[in-house]
Amino acid sequence: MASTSLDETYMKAALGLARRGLGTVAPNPAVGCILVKDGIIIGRGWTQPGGRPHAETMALGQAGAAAKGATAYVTLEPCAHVGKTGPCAEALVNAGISRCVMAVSDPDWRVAGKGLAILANAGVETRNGVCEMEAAQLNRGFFLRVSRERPLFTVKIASTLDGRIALENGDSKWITGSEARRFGHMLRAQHDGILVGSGTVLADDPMLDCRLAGLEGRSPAPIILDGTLQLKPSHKLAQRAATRGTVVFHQVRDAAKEAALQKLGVETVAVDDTRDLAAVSAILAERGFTRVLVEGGGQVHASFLKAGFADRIAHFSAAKAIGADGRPAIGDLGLASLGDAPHFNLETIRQLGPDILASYVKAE
Ligand code: AOF
Ligand code: ZN
Repeated sequence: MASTSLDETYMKAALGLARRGLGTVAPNPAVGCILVKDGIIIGRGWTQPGGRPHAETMALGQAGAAAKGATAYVTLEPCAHVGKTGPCAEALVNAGISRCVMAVSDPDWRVAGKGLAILANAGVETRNGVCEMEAAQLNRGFFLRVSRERPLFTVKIASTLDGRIALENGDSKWITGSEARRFGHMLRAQHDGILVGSGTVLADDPMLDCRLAGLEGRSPAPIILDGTLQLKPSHKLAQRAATRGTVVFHQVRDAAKEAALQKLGVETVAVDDTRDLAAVSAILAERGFTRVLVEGGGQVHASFLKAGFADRIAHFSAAKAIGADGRPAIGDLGLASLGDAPHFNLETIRQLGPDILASYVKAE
């Protein structure tokens, strides 16, 4: 039997593989799988774009007949349901795996304990809970979608050291440097959706894509909160909607405009109130979104903080000051007491060239 520390070492490697899938596998979780025999890794797999093949299918394919007698390290309980292929738990049994180490149980009702049971009933030695916290954190978006019917929201802010994101006249180009901007694009690649308010679209006509070399195909789907339906067919997010999967939430109805946008591939979603983030996020979850990056502006950030939907904050901070006449990264919260201030736990800090990235997680 492998020792605990070896189990953790291999599981961490499997988590590294799982991370590759973030932003490409929704509505599925990003899973990693490593097959080890006699101390040698004989198969590596991770969930493929679109969610299939599953990690185990890829790893078993690599190992072939050598999988007999191997130990499988899987970052999520192997599935127990029939999808495009049979259940992964059965595939592991059929391949002759003798031991299966898992990080965390799958909350999807089609799996939830059944995957582990298939393995155990077939005589495979099982161990669950290795690197559990890390694995649950990695797939927090999937877990939230399945258990709370909403995606994980990360608010991304690039501000001056006094928390401003633009001059009063709206000029917001180049607040942070190139390293921070590259990191921001990597964050985009790891998300399924990127959400902005219509103010940002009208002011900047942004692409909201990932322009990192080699990751150009990993741009998240743009989501626009556009109560009065101001998005025009000429905007870039409308023009590229067919390939990007742009979704627009609006409350004002305008049949001609909706039709013109739909013709370009924009998905128009009429809701009672685009400020009702609970309703918006439930619809996003229903559409398969698990991880959504919120990129402005200040009003939208404020509404996410106020509603308790800012699960994480990625704060890029530049060593510059704009002053109180600049536009704030977070709009009015209308707080009467400090005790009501949304608060977060600092997770990591890193220096990116002349800037700082501080990552925060909502304090529960
Ligand atoms: C695994 N390995 O790599 C993934 C799993 O739509 P389907 O048929 O692909 O099933 C999606 C469900 O499969 C998803 O909700 C989750 O329970 C599981 N995902 N399972 O064994 C994987 N991505
Ligand atoms: Zn599976």
